[in-house]
Amino acid sequence: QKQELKEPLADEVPGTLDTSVPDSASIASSIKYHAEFTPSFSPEKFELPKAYFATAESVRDTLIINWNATYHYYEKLNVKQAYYLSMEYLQGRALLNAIGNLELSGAYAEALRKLGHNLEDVASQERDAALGNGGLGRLASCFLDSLATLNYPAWGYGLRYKYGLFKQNITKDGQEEVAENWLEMGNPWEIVRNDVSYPVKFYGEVISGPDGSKEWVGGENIVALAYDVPVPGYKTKTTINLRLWSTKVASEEFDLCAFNAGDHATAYAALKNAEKICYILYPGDESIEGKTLRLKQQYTLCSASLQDIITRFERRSGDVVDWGKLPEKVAVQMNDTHPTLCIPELIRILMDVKKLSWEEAWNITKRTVAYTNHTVLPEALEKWSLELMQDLLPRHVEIIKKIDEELVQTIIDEYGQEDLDLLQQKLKEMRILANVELPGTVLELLVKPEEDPIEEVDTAIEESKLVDEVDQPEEEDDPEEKKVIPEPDPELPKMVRMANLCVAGGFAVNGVAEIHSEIVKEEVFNDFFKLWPEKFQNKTNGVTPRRWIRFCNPNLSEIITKWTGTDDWTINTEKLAILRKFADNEDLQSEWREAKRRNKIKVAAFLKEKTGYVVSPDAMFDVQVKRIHEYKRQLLNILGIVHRYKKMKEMTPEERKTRFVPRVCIFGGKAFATYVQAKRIVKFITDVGATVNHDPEIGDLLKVVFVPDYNVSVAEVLIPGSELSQHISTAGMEASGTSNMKFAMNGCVLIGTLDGANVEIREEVGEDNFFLFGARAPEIAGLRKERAEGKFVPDARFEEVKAYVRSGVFGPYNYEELMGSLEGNEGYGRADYFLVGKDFPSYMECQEKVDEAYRDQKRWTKMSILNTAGSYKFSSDRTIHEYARDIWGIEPVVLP
Ligand code: HBZ
Repeated sequence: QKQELKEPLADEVPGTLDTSVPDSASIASSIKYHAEFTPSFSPEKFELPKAYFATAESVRDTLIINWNATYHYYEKLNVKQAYYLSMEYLQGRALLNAIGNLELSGAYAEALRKLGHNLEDVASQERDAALGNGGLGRLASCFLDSLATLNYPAWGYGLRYKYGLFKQNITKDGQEEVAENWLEMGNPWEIVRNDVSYPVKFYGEVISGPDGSKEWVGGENIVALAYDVPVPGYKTKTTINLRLWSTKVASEEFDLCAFNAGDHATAYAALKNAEKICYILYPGDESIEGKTLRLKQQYTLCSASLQDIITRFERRSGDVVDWGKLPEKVAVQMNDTHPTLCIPELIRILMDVKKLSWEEAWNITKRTVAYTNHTVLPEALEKWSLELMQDLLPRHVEIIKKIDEELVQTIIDEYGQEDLDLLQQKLKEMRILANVELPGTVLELLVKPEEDPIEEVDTAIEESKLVDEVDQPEEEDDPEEKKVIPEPDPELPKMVRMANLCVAGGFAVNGVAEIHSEIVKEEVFNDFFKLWPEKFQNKTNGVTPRRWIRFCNPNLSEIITKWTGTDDWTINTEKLAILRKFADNEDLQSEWREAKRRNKIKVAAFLKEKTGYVVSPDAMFDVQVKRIHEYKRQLLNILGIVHRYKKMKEMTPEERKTRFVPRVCIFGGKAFATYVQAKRIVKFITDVGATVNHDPEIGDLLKVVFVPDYNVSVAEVLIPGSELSQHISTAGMEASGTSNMKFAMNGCVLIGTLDGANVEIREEVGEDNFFLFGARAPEIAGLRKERAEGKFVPDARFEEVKAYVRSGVFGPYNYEELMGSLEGNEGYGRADYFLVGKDFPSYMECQEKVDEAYRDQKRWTKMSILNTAGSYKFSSDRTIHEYARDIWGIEPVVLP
């Protein structure tokens, strides 16, 4: 790997202002220039890490030119801009994507060859930017790629975590987490903007002025500093911005006196306290714990981003700032509820800093901010302790209370006071503040009688007299009073429901696949849907076809270009549908199979390197990669494999060969560090692998491999080399899924339930080309009830499999917790809440159909082609066009 430089360094300085398309010679000299003059390594050698940094820096030159051009043009035209606020971005590697988008891959490869290196080796030096947990973060990154490609004026805002998602090691005990210090060697893609920083405050108190104005003072003050990551579009000069905030101490907070007195710990405390906000990505996935640090992170993102957006709006407005025009120039999209504090923060800035009235500020906010929901799991709907929030963000709590009060009023207007039980129930379910007394103004209104008060009192006295004579009722027995004024339960905490705040404060609310958006409207937010039907929308997710076909699968891309007759399918994905008419063509079929085989060989080499297991590329590659979660049902998959293995063991060698298609079952994904059951599943899969893979009777007929540290780069290797891909969540629980789209694009056939985007994928690729099984979403509640009542009779095969696992075939680990969770009738987390047992028989039968289809390679190849051909809807370009048109109201702006 060590290479001496073939040519002397820095024989010329690159013309950074030359905007013509660079050729390989100028690229080579630019790389050499950076190797010498943007040094981050010692000068003697030009080894791979240094070659990577110099190459990235040379690409960055071009990106900066385009970034500046884009920025100035938007500034000049003062166009409406969308801002995507997300606590997570899963960018992965940037080098090949950037030069691919700039159409400079060939020139860079040649330049590096001249310098004694190979582009792929250089690119593999890059650390993944893993500032996200899973689908939600990767979606944000795909959106940025599409926004830039389609020339939409938009920016992303996020946090620059020092440690991204943990690195996963697989040991004999299962998953082990290791901190991921991705910035260790520096990050060539970011540009620190030392002149762009904002103060962010926590704690302190609110003081009221004589005119009713409010000021939030004191507390802890830190500074958010901007780091910009240029995001280039494909075949366009447009380069948008991902602005990531890093936190540091405000200089006045550093206690120099303490330092000088030798009390270094006190002096550094403020420094650490500020910096730690951006130390680590919150490792949440569908579960959330109320931690002050996480709330500080969320507020930092919201506060710094909004101050930045507002500063830009004011600057672009010129001399007269018309705040009413903010919604005409700015759309803020909240990626799930994590940036909900945008709502009270925008109001706070408009009222306390810009001196607008409550009505003005609230109206502007309601027209500026929109919300995307990514989950229907009740435990994942974010709630914060009011007490904690009150402490950390006292002014925001005042504002939230005011919004809650308006909402309460709206609910009363909607439901009236005739049916007080109903009203009370709606207030309980819909309010932003849970278990909190009703606002005083509303209380007054609710207890105030409608009739003439004097008459009322008289009758009341009369009545009470009458009653008095018979039997004096106790005061709290007054049914009306009791019903309308539900007292908070002192045993329960007072909470802020972020999703309810988003729905009340957002002008649009969207789900991420058709079925999910229906569940959002009909179940999760049904009351709000009835109140404001016009807010609710669907925006089916998508993925960028550049990263997820063109760059990760060059073998397939070439074939697609050849058979569609154009390479323009990378932008106009509907051209992929042209492949449909050649699905039976033998030439296409054999080229298609050949490409898949080459990709499988790459996967096999990768598996060997990462796990030591040797697998045959002649076997079917069957893959499930995603976060490990009970609802995603990796357990169903592995129990299916165990069943297969058990059957194989019971057969003669001939029998098992005729009955089963050889398979390599590949798993990958991370379990939330404290999610014990998910970690048991990882351990179980690796144990099954250790037994099966070393069983000489089984050989290549079955292999089970757990790929460690699944991330974007690993996905880029695995997806092109997969044949069957599993998306088998309990129906109604996966909001959308996005890897299902990537797999379909790469010619993998899906096995799945009618859940999330599977429903739409199946519609597009055709029923015959999708392996469907399992209960449907509307049946789930009934099935759970049936289970709880002990009426469910499990399939014999399911019982057999559990007994087999318990018999200790897969080692001494105690699987009781895991198997036990699939039994009993005790409620959530037990009693097979995710209905693995219920779906097991139909899953097994479906898997038999998969084997049968695979045996007929012509049929399988046709299915594979039709999956790619039918995947065009799932380009994030389509999704972004829909957001731009239906939510943000922005238009493409093409640079001159
Ligand atoms: O968002 C995922 C959904 O599970 C998936 O179905 C969907 O396709 C995808 C994009 O819309 N949700 C997540 O990835 N959620 C998180 O990662 C998450 C992170 C932090 C949290 C909660 C959830 O506090």
